[in-house]
Amino acid sequence: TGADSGALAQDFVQFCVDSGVLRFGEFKTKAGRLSPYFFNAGLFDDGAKLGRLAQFYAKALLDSGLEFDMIFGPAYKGIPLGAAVAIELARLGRNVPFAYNRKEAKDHGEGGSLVGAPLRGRVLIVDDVMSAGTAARESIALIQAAGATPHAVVIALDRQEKATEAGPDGTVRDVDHSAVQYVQQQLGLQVCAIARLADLLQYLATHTGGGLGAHHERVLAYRQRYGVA
Ligand code: OMP
Repeated sequence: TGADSGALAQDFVQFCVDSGVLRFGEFKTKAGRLSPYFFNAGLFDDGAKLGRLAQFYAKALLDSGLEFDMIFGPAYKGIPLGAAVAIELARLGRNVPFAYNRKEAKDHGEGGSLVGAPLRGRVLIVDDVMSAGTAARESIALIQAAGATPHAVVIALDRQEKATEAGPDGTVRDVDHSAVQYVQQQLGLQVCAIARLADLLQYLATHTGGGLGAHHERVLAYRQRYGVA
C-alpha cells in the first residue's frame, strides 16, 4: 500500500543519512546540474550496510508485486547490488538466476561480456540511482541483444528530475519527463524505487534538527528548477 511504501521509504532515507550515503551540500551531477544533495551508493561499504540495503530492495520489490525471471546487475555499481539482492531474495525463499556484464569484452576464457546465468525471460535490472537514464538505456540494449526481455528496473533512488535530450543542433536540453517516466512510458518497463525525491523532501520536512532545515529549502528550490510533476 502507499502508506507502507511511504514508511519503507522514510526508513530507507534515514538509513542513507545515517550511513553517509545521502549527503547535503553542493554536488555536480552527471548531467552537469548543481545539486544540493547526492546519493553515493559506493558508501554502502561494509557487509552490514550492503545486507541492510539488499533487505530494502527486496522489500520494495515484494511490496510492488513486480514479476521477473532473473536479475541483471549492470557494471560496475549494479554488480554488487544485483548480487546482494539475489542473495537476499534467495534467503526469503525466492531463488532466481543472476547475471552481470563487464565493461570491457574479454577475448579469451569464457568470452563475451556477460557473466553468470544466461540472459533469458523477463529480466530485472538492479541499479542505484536514475537521473537522466543513460545507464538504463545501455542495460536495456544489452539485454535485448542477448535475446531476453528487459522487463523491469529496481533502483534505490528516483531523483524525479527532468531527463536531458540532445537537440537537432547537438545542444543538450531538458525535457518535461524524468528518466523513470521515459523508461516506463516510452520503453515499457516497470520501475520500482525504494525512495524518490518526494520521500527525501518528506524526510527533510519532518527532521529539521542538525542543520537539515536549510537543506530542505535548497532541495525544494532544486526540485522547482529541475523536478518533474
Ligand atoms: P543516469 O545514468 O544519467 O540516469 O545517472 C545515474 C548516475 O548518476 C548514477 O549511476 C551515478 O553515477 C550518478 N549519480 C549518483 O550516483 N547519485 C546522485 O545523487 C546523482 C547522480 C547523477 O550524477 O545524476
